[in-house]
Amino acid sequence: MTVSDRNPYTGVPLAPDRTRTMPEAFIFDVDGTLADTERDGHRVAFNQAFAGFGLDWYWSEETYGELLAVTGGKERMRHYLHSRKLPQRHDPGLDRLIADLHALKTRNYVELLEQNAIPLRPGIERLLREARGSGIRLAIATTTTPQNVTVLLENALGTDSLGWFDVIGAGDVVPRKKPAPDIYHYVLRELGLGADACLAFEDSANGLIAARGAGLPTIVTRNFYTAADDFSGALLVLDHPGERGNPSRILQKDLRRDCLDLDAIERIASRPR
Ligand code: XBP
Ligand code: MG
Repeated sequence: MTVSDRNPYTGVPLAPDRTRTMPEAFIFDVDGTLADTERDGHRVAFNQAFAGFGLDWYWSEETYGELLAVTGGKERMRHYLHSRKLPQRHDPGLDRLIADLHALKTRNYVELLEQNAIPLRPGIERLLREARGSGIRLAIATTTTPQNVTVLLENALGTDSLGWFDVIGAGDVVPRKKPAPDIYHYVLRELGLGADACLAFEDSANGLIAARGAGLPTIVTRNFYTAADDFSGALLVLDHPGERGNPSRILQKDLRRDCLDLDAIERIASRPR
């Protein structure tokens, strides 16, 4: 869908060959972007797993905020052991312990969300439905475990919502987690699209680095844990996409609307980079 137009920022007619183009696909991060899952979801599931193994480890909201600098639950637990010099860090069976702890944590997380669905962030469902209605493809690029994506989407959007996404790239499907770009390269390959035909949505500096590392224009919706992150290189930084009665708080003044809708995305995505 392309239209020739005036420069949306200066009003000057665009050169004949410059047209606004809507991305062919939106690629969404999950944790912190689709929903605020970290503090009341993943963190609680980790603490339940530690207790289930009789370990006196406990991740407070504050400690968890520090540990989120490391993506991937298994990697985060290993970082925790080494950074706190805990005795288990030298256990010969540490890999097994971490794998078993993470399996229990994932079961806990799935159970938590089945009992109390974590709502999608303001405007996410609206944006997903608008994109679907306009033929824009949807994909997911996340560090979290595939089961966690399933339980979040099915409880927030219903059982057919997984089918809204052409590609779900999650967890260990790639060797290196964010901020490495691997998961975005994987999703682009599976979509059969180039980075310039897509738009990424992220919530954290690690996620932005990963998306930009794959050449993707990226919109950031920051949250409780990532408010102090460096979002240099983002097309736009918001608190959330916004919806009726709960407008976005825009951290850059370009949007000139009270919510991130397809017209705003077309303007932003067409901005000379
Ligand atoms: C966020 C992560 C994940 C979750 C925990 O993923 O880094 O590791 O914190 O999930 P993203 P797991 O922001 O890329 O969606 O324990 O399954 O890793
Ligand atoms: Mg995230």
